[in-house]
Amino acid sequence: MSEEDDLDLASLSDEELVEQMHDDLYDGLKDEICEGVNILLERGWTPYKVLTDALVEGMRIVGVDFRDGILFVPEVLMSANAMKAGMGILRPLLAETGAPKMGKMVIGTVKGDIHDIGKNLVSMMMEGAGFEVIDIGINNPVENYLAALEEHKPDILGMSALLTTTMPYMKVVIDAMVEKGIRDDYIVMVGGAPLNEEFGQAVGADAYGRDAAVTVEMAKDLIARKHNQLAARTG
Ligand code: B1M
Repeated sequence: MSEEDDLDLASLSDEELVEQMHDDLYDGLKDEICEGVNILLERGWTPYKVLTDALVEGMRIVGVDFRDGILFVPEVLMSANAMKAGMGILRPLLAETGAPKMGKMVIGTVKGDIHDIGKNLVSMMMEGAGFEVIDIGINNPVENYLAALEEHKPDILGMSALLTTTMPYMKVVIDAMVEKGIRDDYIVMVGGAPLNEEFGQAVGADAYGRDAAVTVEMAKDLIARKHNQLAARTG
């Protein structure tokens, strides 16, 4: 039996456990991540704190070594799967706030891009804040976005991109909306690690969400503003 097998996660202090979870995420150990998530929840940690301190921070560390050529795609995929398993435990807890229905969002990762962890996190946090979220998945061509808008008539369209090569595609989608005369019917929000505020403005989005928490706050503000504008017009 290896040293790893012997380790009793429940015997670790909070700080040691979180550090161990960063290592386990790095090593793609799904079962250990799920166990760690459950232990922290049992100790009274909020789902949001488990998500940010244990999982998101762990994935940040993975990202650094991926960038530096220390980790490769297969290893990072295992980390991503372990992260998703942990997020699976947190998802219902984050969605369970009983918040009043705020509005509807369609969200998807753009064409050519298969990264979905950040998008999934945004979906989870939006659901937790009372939004109905329709997630159209990864690698979406413009037609998928337009079809989802037509079908679901959301308040917000969210787009995610993690690659510098795929982020310009957001403009393709927004330009298609302009061409069809439907751009102003929706709030368009964009996000993903390589984006920034200026990029969001340059492609014609209404807002850039730096992270999931900021996206939720911005979405609430933008929805409130939209409702006020409608009320002013009709009242
Ligand atoms: Co990829 N990858 N990857 N990868 N990957 C990055 C993005 C990279 C920065 C790694 C690096 O070099 N340091 C780099 C991009 C470099 C660049 O473009 N300049 C990169 C590369 C190069 C690649 C490949 C090309 C590698 C290859 O094949 N040689 C390839 C491309 C595949 C493709 O998409 N066509 C690839 C593949 C993969 C995996 C499949 C192995 C895996 C993805 C698994 C999955 O998602 N299911 C993967 C991963 C995991 C990463 C890193 C390590 C982690 C991304 C992540 O999940 N972060 C990433 C390094 C990094 O970002 N530091 C990297 C955690 C997540 C919570 O954060 O996604 O930023 P993030 O989401 C945040 C915010 O950005 C924001 O809120 C989220 C939550 O707070 N947000 C939104 C995101 N989307 C939003 C949408 C919104 C609002 C906010 O809408 C309104």
